[in-house]
Amino acid sequence: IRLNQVGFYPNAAKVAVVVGEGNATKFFLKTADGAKTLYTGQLTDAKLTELSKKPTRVADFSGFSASGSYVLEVPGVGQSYPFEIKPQVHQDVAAAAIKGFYFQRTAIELPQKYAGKWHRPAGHPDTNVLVHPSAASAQRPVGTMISAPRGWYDAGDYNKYIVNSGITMGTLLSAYEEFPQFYQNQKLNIPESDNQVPDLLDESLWNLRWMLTMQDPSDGGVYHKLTNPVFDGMIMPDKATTPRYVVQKGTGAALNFAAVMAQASRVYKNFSKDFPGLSDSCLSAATRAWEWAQKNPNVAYDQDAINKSFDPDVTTGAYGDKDFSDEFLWAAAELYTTTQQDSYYKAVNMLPDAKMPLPSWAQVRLLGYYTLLRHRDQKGAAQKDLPEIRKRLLQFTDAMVAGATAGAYRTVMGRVKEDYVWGSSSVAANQGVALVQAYHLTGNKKYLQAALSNLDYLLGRNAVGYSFVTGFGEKSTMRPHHRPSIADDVAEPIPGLLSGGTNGNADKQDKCEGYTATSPDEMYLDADCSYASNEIAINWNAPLVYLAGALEALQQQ
Ligand code: 9MR
Repeated sequence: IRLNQVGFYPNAAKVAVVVGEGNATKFFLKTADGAKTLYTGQLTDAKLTELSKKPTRVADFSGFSASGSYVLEVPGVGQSYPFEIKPQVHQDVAAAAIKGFYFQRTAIELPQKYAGKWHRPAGHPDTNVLVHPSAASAQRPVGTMISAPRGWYDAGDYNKYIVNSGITMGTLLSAYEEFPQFYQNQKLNIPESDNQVPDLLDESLWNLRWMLTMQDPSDGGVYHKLTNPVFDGMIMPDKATTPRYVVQKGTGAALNFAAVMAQASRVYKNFSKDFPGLSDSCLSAATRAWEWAQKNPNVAYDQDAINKSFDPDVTTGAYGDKDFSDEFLWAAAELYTTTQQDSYYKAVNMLPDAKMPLPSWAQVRLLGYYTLLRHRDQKGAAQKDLPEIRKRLLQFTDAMVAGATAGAYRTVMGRVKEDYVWGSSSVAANQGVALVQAYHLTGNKKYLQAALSNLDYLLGRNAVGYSFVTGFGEKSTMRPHHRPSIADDVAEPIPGLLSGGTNGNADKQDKCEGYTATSPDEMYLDADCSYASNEIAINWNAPLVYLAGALEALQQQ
């Protein structure tokens, strides 16, 4: 019985999916101890799942709304995992997803007071980072050391990548811009919780300050990443002490950086008493990176080519995007919105084609559109395009709503094999983010319901029956490819982290042993060797933060 193992809002849809053959026609909602039946419902007729062709029947108990702890029982099948019905049922998930970033902090000890049983010494101070030969310049020749502390570990590995920080920061800062009141009131028990700044922004600042150090002051270019030459073993951060490098400046890094800094300048301006000068520094960093990208519009990060010319070889994550049209668009949208200067908007073709590509680290067009739509009252050059962008976004999200209604699992996510990429959980979460935008534009609750269906997916209503958020749900990810979670001596993984999830090619990519499934919707292994289906990453956690936070903020409506 597959369902959101955390639970349901009293007034929202409540759906479980029963997998497999069976004769039962009824299901029973019972108290958590199984003693008392409170609601009886009719299972739907069996329907085959789109990809694995398994029979499924749906138990819809949306009509039941009393708060409490429950299980669902289907005769001949058994009982579901326990779950709750109550207001604010995803409040803890929404908070833990941000706290997950705290646990990814480099360069600082995580004491018990904030980290509980996952406390650990500081790792990777990054105060003595070498300039890799691929990044050397007259001002910073080979052998130069720079200081680039703070930031978050990207994922299960210990490196820091500007491109992936781009979409991550953009998503987190957008969550704040959309729901400032909600975040103002949220407390996460992080070292900065006592100041007047929302914890989401305090946490994001940890990475923002690192990003600022990645700009070469002599020309405004931005290093692609800060990394060891090779991935560390599965050891704790403080035990991983090999030399670190900043590697080649590139267009993708410069534009991701420019977009984030422009947005940050706008967002942190409201907190200039707490962070004097920060907003201005961000804007000047953004404009310098933008100018660098104008002069260097096509410097792709090509790790193989770099390794042919320079030593040492670097074999860590590449994030090697080659098409920068969407990065130009996003950076232009942020710079235009922050400075209100039409010249940024006009510098880029903002409607290159009618596509609405779902955001990922390599594709950030919609981040630009979201920002333009969020600031739709702003006068300026974007006004003429906004009706078209709005129309396209709604076409895109209407298709998602239709998909959710039609699918065996009644989620937007997961009816087509293309959804099951490396990091598919972020596909589900980013679909949810798009749907929340559609709700903002229209006030139509069908979009929120569809967004919630994807949070249900992430928390258990999916073809493998796992909650992909560590620490949430009785059957949730326990052995993520995440070095601290594996190397520490705590049985439970660090909480609030989103596993990349089901990946139709995982068996070929990580070659971890133990895959038995062959259908793309079932290719998931809760094992730490399965980095292609069970790693965690900041760019996956960020849309989870957004989706869970947005649904919490909007649940009363
Ligand atoms: O998220 C990335 C995914 O889209 C790629 O297919 C994959 C292989 O290149 O890399 C993923 O990103 C990883 C990065 O390269 C290094 N840190 C961990 C990231 C998540 O697995």
